[in-house]
Amino acid sequence: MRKLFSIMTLLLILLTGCSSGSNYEISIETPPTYNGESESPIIFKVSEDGKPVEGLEVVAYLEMAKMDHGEIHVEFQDKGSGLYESSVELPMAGEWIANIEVEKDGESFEEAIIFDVDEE
Ligand SMILES: [Cu+2]
Repeated sequence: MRKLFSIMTLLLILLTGCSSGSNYEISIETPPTYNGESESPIIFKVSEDGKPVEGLEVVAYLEMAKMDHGEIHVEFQDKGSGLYESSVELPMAGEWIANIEVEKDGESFEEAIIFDVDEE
């Protein structure tokens, strides 16, 4: 049991160690809405130490928090000032999770964000 615990601790250190290369903070600037027929904008903001980060490759996989609608792959465009925009047509309003992958100079960083989608 003690051996298992130390292996788990080691794994945890290794896992957290991997993402220490950058400390991007990602937040949702504009969550998409649901209207049942067309795409709506989705915008994320990326910053590092409080300053906006430009020039990143940003993709996200969207999935519903409590239901299986599969994953929706979204690629974002760099709009400057740390803003990354795309548009998406979601199948439902409610609680969604964005698994975001950010890449710069071959280094990648992942973060999951939960956000609410309102019906228009
Ligand atoms: Cu659903």
